[in-house]
Amino acid sequence: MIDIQDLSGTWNLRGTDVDLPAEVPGCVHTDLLAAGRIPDPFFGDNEHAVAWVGRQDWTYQRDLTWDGPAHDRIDLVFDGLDTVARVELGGRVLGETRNMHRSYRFDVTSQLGTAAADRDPADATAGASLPLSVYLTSAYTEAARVEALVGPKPNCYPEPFPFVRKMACSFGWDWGPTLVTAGIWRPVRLEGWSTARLATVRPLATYRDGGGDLDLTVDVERTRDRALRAQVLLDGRELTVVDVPADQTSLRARIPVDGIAAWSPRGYGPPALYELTVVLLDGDQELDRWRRHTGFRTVTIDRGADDAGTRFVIEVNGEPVLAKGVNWIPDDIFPSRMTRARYEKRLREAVAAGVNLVRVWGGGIYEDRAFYELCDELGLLVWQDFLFACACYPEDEPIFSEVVAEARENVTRLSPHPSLITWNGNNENLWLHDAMNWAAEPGGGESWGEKYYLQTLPAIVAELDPTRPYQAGSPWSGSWEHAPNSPDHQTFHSWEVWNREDYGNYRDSAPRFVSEFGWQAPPAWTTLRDAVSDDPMLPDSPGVLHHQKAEDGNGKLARGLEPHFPAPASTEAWHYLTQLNQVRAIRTGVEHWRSHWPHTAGTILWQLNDLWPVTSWAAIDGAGRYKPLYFALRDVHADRALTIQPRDGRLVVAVLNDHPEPWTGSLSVESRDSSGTLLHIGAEEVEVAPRSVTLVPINGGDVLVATLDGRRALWFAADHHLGDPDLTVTASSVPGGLDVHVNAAGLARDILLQADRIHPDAVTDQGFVTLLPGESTTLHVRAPIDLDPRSVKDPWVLTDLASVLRENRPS
Ligand code: BMA
Repeated sequence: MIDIQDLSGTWNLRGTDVDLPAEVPGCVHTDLLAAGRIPDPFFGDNEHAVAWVGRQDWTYQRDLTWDGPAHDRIDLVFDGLDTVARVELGGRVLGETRNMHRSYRFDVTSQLGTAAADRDPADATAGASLPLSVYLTSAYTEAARVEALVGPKPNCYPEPFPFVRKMACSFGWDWGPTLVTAGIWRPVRLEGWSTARLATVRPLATYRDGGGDLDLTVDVERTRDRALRAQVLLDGRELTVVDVPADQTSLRARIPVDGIAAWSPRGYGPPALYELTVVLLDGDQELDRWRRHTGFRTVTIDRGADDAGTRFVIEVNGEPVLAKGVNWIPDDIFPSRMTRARYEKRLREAVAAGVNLVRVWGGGIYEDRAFYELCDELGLLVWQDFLFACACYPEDEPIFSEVVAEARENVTRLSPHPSLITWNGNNENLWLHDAMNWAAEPGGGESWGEKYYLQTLPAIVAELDPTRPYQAGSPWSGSWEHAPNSPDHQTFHSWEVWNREDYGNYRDSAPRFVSEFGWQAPPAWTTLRDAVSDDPMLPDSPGVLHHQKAEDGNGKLARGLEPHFPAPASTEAWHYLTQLNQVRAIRTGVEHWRSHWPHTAGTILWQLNDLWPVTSWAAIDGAGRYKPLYFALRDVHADRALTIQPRDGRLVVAVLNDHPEPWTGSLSVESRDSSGTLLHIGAEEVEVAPRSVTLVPINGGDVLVATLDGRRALWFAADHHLGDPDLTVTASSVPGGLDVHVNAAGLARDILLQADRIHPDAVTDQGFVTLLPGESTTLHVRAPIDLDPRSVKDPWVLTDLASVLRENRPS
């Protein structure tokens, strides 16, 4: 068996004028924070005050002794080093690294190999502890060295991330701070082993009717040329035993497996998982054991041509899947702080918002195993970018070999996860090279990354994992024949609308697959308030502006409001109206695109999460609080939903049935005047086939209400002239919260309860709610402590659009 000595825990961190205890796994910033040596980088503009951290060199140290039994080999294994490191043991250089996205294994047998039990107590040197030092050079220094070698490269951002294989967004992004980390960011351990170990296990599991196929490749590292065997078990049942002759270090087995269930994405059946075990045996002696859950499913992406262009339809087990996706950025700017519990919380929140696909965006990381295991369990599809974003990337050494090594390692590492359905070459690099004419800029004409996306990476995926489709980029039209961001061909990023237009323009096109689109809003009030010291806090006061990283972000927010609302006269009104506009924009986009299924085969919202308090496109803010958008996602992603859409010069009710059963019933359509008074009601029977959309033409009106089977859609011809909604609000205490009952005598649009204004940890269960005259709703507010019902009367805790507009006078 392999003996493992975990090296997590307290190390020592040194830098100029710094000598501190350090936590491993971790990073310099979190150690300095814990020691009180830097201020909270998320507060105010402290980001600037801590910028020096990323520009320094650092050393992590501890003493090392092998405490385990005697072995042929003792290896020092780092699951991740961030990033430019020289590792020394007892003054001997074990190796140098320059890639955050790889793991490293160093043979330290000659130094640590004497087993504790075998040590001669008289020999003071045997088994003595040796100092282990990890010298980390600033990523800026390395990037400058590489840039000097390969020349400049065009980039959307001012920082040098294309020159070092490190999480790009730690250099700042249009939603993130520049906090350039260094550290031992993933677990580190000593492994003692003898004869042989399982170096890599690469299972490719696919599904066919009634059964599966397991294509298993195992690489073995040896110290002795002995004939070995590999036993393969599924849920404890032996599938096969494969001989590994003495002169071989690799084996491959293709194993048909009968009587298993398919792994299915959410909404298509259970995500069946099986425990796959590989045991490496020397005679009857177990040398090593590898164990993971895997699932059997077959994935294709239909990228065939049709009259409209080129499709992009994800198919799992032969069934087309409407992608209801979100883009995922690293959930913490210090990713070593992530835990399984945090991943689980966030991914369950995605599920609760009706999401079935998560795209791991290319400016972040290949996530931790826990992330993919949770997606496997939750039936979430994962679209994984290779880590390239928004820049030209050098194809020269020393970057090229790092990219190859990193891609091979991660394609292998993630191969067991059925949730992972596609590898994508990059984020926006092919598009931007074309659209920004980067070829004309220094360093953009050649060696700019195209070779990775069109040759290197697809070849690696084809070799190591032909079961998963590869795409060259997002967006990408399939070839240079069409513009990379063509709405008619494969994937499309819809950014013109947010950047320059009114959100109604989402309706102007029906792209084949929208893999990014988004609309900004500030975070929850408390999140913003806690992040700044501005007094007064204004949309453009310095702290608030520091927490808005997008180019002209506040200008775009303001221009986005103009067609719909008067200019906000207070920060509170700005906050309410911009959050409302975000919801309306995203609803407009998703409902329109869903109504075009399967022509438009999915959407991936930019973005689910944030990694610090910031005005951004996210649905869940950097403190983990829900923006109203979060709740709207649940509605627009519902398997069965209605939406009223303008189509070909008139209105239709689009009946959206993303469900395996037909949806039948009586669709009622009410026409009401602008005060909400009922004028006319009509009904017709509808039958909507499984996984399809039916469009029912209707007549126009000031206010339209379509209802089917408890689902409804509302349509308002205008926002203005809202009368008094005449709300009656009754809050009652319940253990750990309040139930807030709201009754509307008149038409009440966009009632919003901001739970964080009652208590920073309080949450509600609804976003914006619109009530017709006479209707009621109950909002459930939950908090870690009991709440005072009178708090709902506090300013801005519970409000609605008419009240906001009425009070929207300069204060
Ligand atoms: C796209 C993304 C991100 C960016 C977002 C918002 O460019 O891929 O790089 O944060 O839009 O601008």
